[in-house]
Amino acid sequence: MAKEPVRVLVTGAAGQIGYALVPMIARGIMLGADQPVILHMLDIPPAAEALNGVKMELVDAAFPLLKGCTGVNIAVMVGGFSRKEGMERKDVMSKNVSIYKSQAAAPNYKVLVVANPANTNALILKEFAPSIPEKNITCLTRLDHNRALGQISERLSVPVSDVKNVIIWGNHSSTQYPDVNHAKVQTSSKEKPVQFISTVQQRGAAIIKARKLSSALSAASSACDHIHDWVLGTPEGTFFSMGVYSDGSYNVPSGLIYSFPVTCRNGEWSIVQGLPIDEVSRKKMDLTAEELKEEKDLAYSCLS
Ligand code: NAX
Repeated sequence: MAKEPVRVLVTGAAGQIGYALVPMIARGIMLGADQPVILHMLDIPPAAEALNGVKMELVDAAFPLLKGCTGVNIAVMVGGFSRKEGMERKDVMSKNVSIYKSQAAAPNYKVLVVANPANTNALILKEFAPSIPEKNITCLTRLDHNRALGQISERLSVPVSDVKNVIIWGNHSSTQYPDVNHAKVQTSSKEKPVQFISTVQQRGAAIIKARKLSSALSAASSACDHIHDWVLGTPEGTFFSMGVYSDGSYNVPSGLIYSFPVTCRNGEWSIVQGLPIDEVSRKKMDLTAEELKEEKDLAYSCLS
C-alpha cells in the first residue's frame, strides 16, 4: 500500500541552500525512495518571485514523489539574514534571533535549524516555543561531521564509507571540536587519523574563498542526512553528530544547544554515553561551550 505523504517545510527556500535542498527532498534522498512528500516552501516577500521560479522548476522536474503543498511534519529552517560586509556580529545575531523568536509559534514537528548562528537560533526557537518538545528541536552540525569524514577519507586514501564515528562537539562555528579519538577506519594502513581539526573548523571559509559563495550543495545534502537518520534510524554501531538540547551529558552545561554524538531509533535521538574524554578534548569541549554561553547572553541582550 502506498505510504501517506510526509509534509516538509523549508524556510529560506528561495536561497542557495534551499535551491539545492528542495530537489533532494523531492527525489527521496531525505526520507527514502518510496516516501511521497508534500513540500511547503517559505521565504520573505522580496524573494516571492524567485520562490515562484523554484516552484516552476520543481514542476518541470516531474518528481514522482512530490505531491501538493499543505501542513507540516518536518521543518528545515534555512531562512535567515546572511552577514553583509561591515556588519557587526551583534547586528546579524539580532536580526536572526528575532526571526527565530517570531517563528516559535510553530506546532509540534521535528525541526532542523540550518541558518546561522544555528545553535543559538535553535535555542531561541526552543525557549520561545514551549509547545514544541525540546527533543524535536535540533541544529545542523552534520555538515561539519561529513567534512571530518571526508578529510580522513582523503588523507588515508580510503573510501568515505569505510570511516565512521567522528564527533563534532559544540558550536557550528570555528570553536567546534572535531574529535577523531573514537573514529573507526577500515584500513590496513597503520597511519592514525591525522591532525585535521583546523581544516574542518575553517572549511566553510575555504569554500567561500574558492567559490565566492558559501557552501550550499554540501549543506543541503547534510541536512538530508540529518533528517534521514533522525527519522529512519542510524545503522548499528554508527553514530552521527547533531546539535541537540544538552541534558548535562559529558558535563556540558544544560540549557545550550550543543553538538553531541547521537544514535537514532524510532524517530528519537539519544546521546551516546560513556565515551572516554581525555584532557585535551575536555578543554576543547569546554571552550566551545563557553562560546555558546556567550552567544546565548548576546542573543538575549538583542531580544530585550
Ligand atoms: P541565502 O541568503 O541564499 O538564503 C537565505 C534565504 O532566507 C533567502 O532566500 C532569504 O530571503 C530567506 N529569509 C530571510 N529571512 C527570512 C524569514 N524571516 N523567513 C523565511 N525566509 C527568510 O543563504 P544560504 O546560503 O541559503 O544560507 C542560509 C543559512 O544557512 C545562512 O544563515 C548560513 O549562514 C547558514 N549555513 C549553515 C550551515 C550549517 O552547517 N549549519 C552551513 C551552510 C550555511 O552557511
